Amino acid sequence: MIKPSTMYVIVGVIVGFAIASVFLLQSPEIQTTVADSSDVYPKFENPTPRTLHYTLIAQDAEIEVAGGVRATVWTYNGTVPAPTLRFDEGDEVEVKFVNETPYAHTIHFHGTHDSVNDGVFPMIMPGEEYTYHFIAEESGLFMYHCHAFPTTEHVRMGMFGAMIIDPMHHDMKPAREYLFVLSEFDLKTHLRRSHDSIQLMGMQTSTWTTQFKW
Ligand SMILES: [Cu+2]
Repeated sequence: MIKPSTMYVIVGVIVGFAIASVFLLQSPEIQTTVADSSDVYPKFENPTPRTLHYTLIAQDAEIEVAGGVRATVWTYNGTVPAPTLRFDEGDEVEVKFVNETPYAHTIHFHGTHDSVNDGVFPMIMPGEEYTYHFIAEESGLFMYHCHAFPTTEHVRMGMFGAMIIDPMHHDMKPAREYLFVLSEFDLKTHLRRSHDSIQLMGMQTSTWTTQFKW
C-alpha cells in the first residue's frame, strides 16, 4: 500500500512533467523543421577541386601480425589494413583497380555512388582491371573494402582500409590527428583452410580461414 504522502509526490512529479512538456513544446527554440538530406550531410562547393588518381592492386600476401607469427592475407597493395585514401570534399577521384589474385574482388567505397562506381558490382575477375570514378562527398571518415561474396570473408581476409574525405569548412582544426583502423587476428583460431567450395550468386568461391605460421 502506497502512503498518501508518497502518492502526492508521484502525482506531483507526473503533473510537473506534463506542464513542463507543454511549455517545452511551445518553446520557439525547439520547434522542429523538416530536414532534407543536405541538412544531415551538408555539402559545400569546393572552388578548386583536384583530380586524384590512385592505383590499388589486389594481391595475396603473407604478413607478420605478431613477433614471428605470419598470416596469409588478401590485400590491397600488400598491406592490412589497406592504404588510407584521403581527399577533400568535392575532389574528383579515379581509382584504378588491378586484380592480381586468383579470386574475384571489388572495391566498395562507403558513401553514395552510382552503381558502376560503388564496387558492389561488377566483380573484377582474376587478371582484370577496372577504374572507379566518383566525386568525394559527403565529408567524413569511411571504410572501403572488397564487396565480392561472401563479403565478410573478403574483409576478414584483409581487404579493408580507411577513406577520409576532409570537409571544405573546418570549424576547428585538430591539434593532432590519429587514425585507428581496428581489426583482429585470433592466434588461437585453428589453422584451417577448407577446400570446400560453395555456390553463391552464380559464382564459385572457396572457404578460407586465416592461416598462421610460426
Ligand atoms: Cu575480395
